[in-house]
Amino acid sequence: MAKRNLADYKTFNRVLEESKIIVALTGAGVSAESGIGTFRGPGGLWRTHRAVDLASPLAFRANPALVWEFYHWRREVAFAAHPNNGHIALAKYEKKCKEQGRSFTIITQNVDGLHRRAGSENIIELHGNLTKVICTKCKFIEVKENNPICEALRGRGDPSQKDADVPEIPLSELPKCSACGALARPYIVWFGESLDPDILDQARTLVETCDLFLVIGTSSVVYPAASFAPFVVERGKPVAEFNIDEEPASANFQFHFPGKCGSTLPKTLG
Ligand code: BJW
Ligand code: ZN
Repeated sequence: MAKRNLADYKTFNRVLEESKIIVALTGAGVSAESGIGTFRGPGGLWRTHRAVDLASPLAFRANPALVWEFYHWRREVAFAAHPNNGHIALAKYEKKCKEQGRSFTIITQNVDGLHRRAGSENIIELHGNLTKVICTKCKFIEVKENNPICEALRGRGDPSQKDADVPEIPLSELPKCSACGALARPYIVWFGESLDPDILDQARTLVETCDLFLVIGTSSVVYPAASFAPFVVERGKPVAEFNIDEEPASANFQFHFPGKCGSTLPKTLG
């Protein structure tokens, strides 16, 4: 591995300007400054549940109404949020690359849509999107941006309430597929589920061909996304991490920019 340059803005700037294919992998940390809680940080709890426990096919099978309440709340938070300086710096840098005939793509694990709202265009959404649903029966995927997504969810999802104090919504009143009328679920990749193979192929092609890889606001513990940066390191290409903390994978990366990415991204890409 190349020598670690940690927060060496000068060397990074030279590497950045020389790179023709740049890929940024983003995670929940990039949206933290927009008020969207991360998964493994203090914001990773909803009522008494860990967010990662509700983001599972098992949880949905056991209690679809509870999981829908959680996602209804997540949708409301995301719809009300605004892109922050980190999202905006990435979108501006993509525009600059386009003008210079270079390629800049975001591979995001986030489902909040904030990169697109900031103006980024080349985005690969690995784990789905909160605006979409997929039918549990016929697998029809559709965009549902109305809020609430169904009447029964109006006013629901308050994270400070206790499950026991909230009457359960009958199955027949939860969101339905527009094609066949069966129960619809959030179009989100949950633990143990496979990612869309075409989307994963697109991401892997970039990981195999990029000449600079940025790892932004992710704990780098969830696969397959967690395997991307180590693969780039193995190819001998530079990886730069932007994170408030050091994560287990950080030691393998050539650059590490500590601090909130709402500050470090404008400073490095601006
Ligand atoms: C800031 C900041 C600021 C804060 N500025 N930084 C190989 C080995 C072991 C296990 C597996 C494996 N392959 C697959 C698995 C199983 C599993 C997995 O990875 N498990 C691990 C946890 C061990 N993976 C899967 O199941 C995936 N499916 C799959 O691979 O299918 C095939 C298969 C299955 C089973 C076995 C083998 C193969 C699917 C993964 C789907 C993940 N889904 C979720 C929830 C849905 C999204 C939603 O509802 O919103 O996606 S989980 C959750 O974690 C979410 C996130 O996208 C994802 C990543 O989290 P992220 O973004 O990194 O957030 P945090 O909170 O962890 O970190 C935030 C970071 O930001 C921190 O570092 C902070 O310091 C930092 N930060 N503020 C800069 N201002
Ligand atoms: Zn259907």
